[in-house]
Amino acid sequence: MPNGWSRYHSNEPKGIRVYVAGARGMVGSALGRRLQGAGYTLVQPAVRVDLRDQKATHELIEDLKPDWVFLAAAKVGGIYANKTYPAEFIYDNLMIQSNVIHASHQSRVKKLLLLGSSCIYPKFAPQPLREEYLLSGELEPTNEPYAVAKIAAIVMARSYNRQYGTDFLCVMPTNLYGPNDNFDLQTSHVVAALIRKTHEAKVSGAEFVEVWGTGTPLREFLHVDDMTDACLFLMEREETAKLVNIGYGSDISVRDLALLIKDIAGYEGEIRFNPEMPDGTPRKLLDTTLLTSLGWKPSIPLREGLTAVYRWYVENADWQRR
Ligand code: GFB
Repeated sequence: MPNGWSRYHSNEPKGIRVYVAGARGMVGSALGRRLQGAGYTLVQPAVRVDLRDQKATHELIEDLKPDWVFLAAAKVGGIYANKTYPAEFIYDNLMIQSNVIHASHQSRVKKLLLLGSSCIYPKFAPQPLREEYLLSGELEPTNEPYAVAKIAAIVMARSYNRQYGTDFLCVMPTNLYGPNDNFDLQTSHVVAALIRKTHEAKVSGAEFVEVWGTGTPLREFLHVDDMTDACLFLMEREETAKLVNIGYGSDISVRDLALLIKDIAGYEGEIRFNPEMPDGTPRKLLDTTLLTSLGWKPSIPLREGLTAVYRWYVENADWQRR
């Protein structure tokens, strides 16, 4: 697996207790690996706690006594999942984030990092998307409930910082991919879906792979190990901005992504588009001037990252499909 682990962090024990909310997901599990590799002490519950439950969340955080919290727990999914389960996307996320943020404040957590998403920015905002475009226009309808929940989390973190003097940081990652992603064809994001579809088409000798929409939308993709590297880089700084974009720096059309995955997989069939399925937002490239000016840049080229995740999927495909 490609990574740039030792670039910024030593693995000396730090004596800092860290709770990763959502440690089982793609982002949470990558954060756990990274934090442990860098010498942090992970404190996680022995049994799964429903973070939508206020009392349970407060008891958990009081009990774990973390110094830092990474809020990676969320109801997430691709364009179809967002469109199909809008109530769950807003309810689950509002509950999880409110409980974790408030409990962290009450338990005097020293630092909290909250993960947002590039879909918080207005659908037709100028590109690349700068942090100050937040709340400057209408959202993309396919993910409005999710985006509104994430915007509420940012405003909540800012309000706590202002009123209570907390140190809550919000990062806005671009579209992510990596090991432990969700490969379910209905609810996944595009990279996981196309890796699975292409691999299955290759194995079964299918004539074509179906790609949703027109193939023209542009998306920016960042490997989750780069994202966790940026998160830790920001958390370890004494002084930092409270809202920071984390991106790869360039984007690619869905069509070219499908062709790239086809090439990586060695699949010889066709790519066919299904314009009945939604395209979503036409483009959402993040402006990463702020993060790069602080001294961080990604280290995993797209082709290299996709190749590693394709291999990971092939090795783990059996249990992924169960
Ligand atoms: O990754 P994705 O589901 O999310 O879709 P969004 C990106 C683009 O890939 C869309 C196209 O234009 C899809 O139509 N696409 C093509 C596919 N084939 C497929 C496929 O088989 N599966 C999927 N899922 N897409 C989500 C938001 O937006 O991105 C969330 O809904 C969040 O709120 C997340 O922000 C990062 O980039 O469109």
